[in-house]
Amino acid sequence: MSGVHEHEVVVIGAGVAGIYQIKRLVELGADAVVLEAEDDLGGTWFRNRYPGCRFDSESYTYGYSFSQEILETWHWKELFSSQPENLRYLNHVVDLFGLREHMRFGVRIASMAWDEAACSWTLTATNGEAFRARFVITALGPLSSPTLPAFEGMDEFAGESFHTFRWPDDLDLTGKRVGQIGTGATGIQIVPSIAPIVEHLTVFQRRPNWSSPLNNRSITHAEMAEIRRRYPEIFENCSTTVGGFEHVPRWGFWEATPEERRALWDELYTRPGFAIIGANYAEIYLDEAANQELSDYIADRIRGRVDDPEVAEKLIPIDHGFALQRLPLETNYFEAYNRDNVELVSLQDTPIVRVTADGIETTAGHHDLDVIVYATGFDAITGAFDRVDIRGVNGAMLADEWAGGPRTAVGLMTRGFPNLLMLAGPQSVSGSTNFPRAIEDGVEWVSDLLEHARAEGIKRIEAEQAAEEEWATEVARMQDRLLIRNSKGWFTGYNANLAGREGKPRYQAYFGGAPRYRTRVAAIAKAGYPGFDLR
Ligand code: NA7
Repeated sequence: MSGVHEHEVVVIGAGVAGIYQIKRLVELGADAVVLEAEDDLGGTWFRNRYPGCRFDSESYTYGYSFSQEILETWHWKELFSSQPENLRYLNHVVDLFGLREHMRFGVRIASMAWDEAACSWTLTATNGEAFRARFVITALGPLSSPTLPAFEGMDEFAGESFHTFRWPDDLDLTGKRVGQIGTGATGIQIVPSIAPIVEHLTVFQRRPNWSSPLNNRSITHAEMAEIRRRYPEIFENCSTTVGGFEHVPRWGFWEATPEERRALWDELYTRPGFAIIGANYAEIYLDEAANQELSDYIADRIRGRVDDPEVAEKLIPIDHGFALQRLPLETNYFEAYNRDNVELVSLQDTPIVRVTADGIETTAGHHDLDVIVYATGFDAITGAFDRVDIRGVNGAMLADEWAGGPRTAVGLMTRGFPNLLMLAGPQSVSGSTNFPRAIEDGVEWVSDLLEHARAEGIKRIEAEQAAEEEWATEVARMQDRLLIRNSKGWFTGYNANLAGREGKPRYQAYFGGAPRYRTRVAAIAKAGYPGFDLR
């Protein structure tokens, strides 16, 4: 084949995972390139530019830990840093190590095929460019494939309408009548950010989500100095907890009195970040009665913040308990509904009939709108894989193989697709934890495996069936013991806009926690990669 770019390793995606992966590959001396579909690096932090977009992880626990130089040169300005700052941070890291020269932008991989004879992958981009590489590492992002609803008339809307993932750069919402569909983590960040500037905001809510205060604030220079001093301790703390945060859970829900539990929750409600779920009683995830008591507590908090009791009740979930779907964190979200220009439309009471040229019609009437924001979520975790035509051994297609749910060996490889290594792949721990903490572990594992392959002259690596079966059992066991098992959120593969994905939960994230996962994959590497066929 002529005009094919040849590399030892292709990394797909220049987000948080791809950036660290290329750093390690450069260190290994590998001939590697990062191919990124977007026009620049940053992944999730490049693409999500909607108002209010920010970390729910403490900034200093989200940043990379691998380089002292980064830790010393970067000042986080807020406890939960905003998207523009996060993008600046990733650019700072890339510039610090001169990684941009190993990246190609605007290259969207459409297909890739395994060539058994050559023991390599051939990748084709939508622009027609072709690449060949012995190893492909996916850093596609668990939330990079946005999904839209399919309402009648969506194309006929005369104003601007878009998914939150593609928020227009030049959009000015001042004085506009805005309709927003969706109240997940994204929608809950947007509402209070735009409510003060729009003329009118109509929030179309199907199932309400639980949410609790982010409690963000700025970080002073003195505090940043203290954070720098504490970095080793911070990352050590994160490495010991299930979610990769500093919040430490406790046991003893039933040993405490109701007053003691309430006192703890009063305190956690005012603490920053995920403390309310991370430092709570572990029983809330396992025991329905424990979860119900906490849910009742949070419901009362919502009632205390929303003036209109009818609106408050509509904002309180009744189909799932607190912390059983990905918990959105909010800043004045509930207070936004106390404004005269914000209206909540419950789609359970009055479903959308159609989108019209000038708004949205529900069974109760027409809402005149200038802009429609679709905050309707993503085809999470497996979506980005399904959107590439990936053909493995004997031409088997990955999307077909995973149609009933993904199967993997420790979330890092899948049988029939040799030399395809997945960072943030399905059934890894990255989807259910503080992402970069798990990603650094994943990158290290993959880099060690490639180093081993280079040292031993190994050309072909494939997951074995027994390893996948063992992992499937572990993934199911860890998910099924938690109340999360019944929830309808992206953690368990629910997506109302995809056929067949509204009902039965899928096993696509690993809920055994980061320490258990890390121990497991480290043991595999130490033992010479049992469960992986290395030739
Ligand atoms: P989510 O959390 O998946 O939320 C999507 C929201 O959109 C949710 O409220 C959905 O309601 C709603 N939705 C989706 N389709 C429809 C239709 N057809 N009609 C009405 N409402 C709809 O996505 P986010 O972008 O908020 O967050 C994704 C992650 O990004 C987040 O967890 C963070 O990790 C970062 P439903 O629940 O289906 O009734």
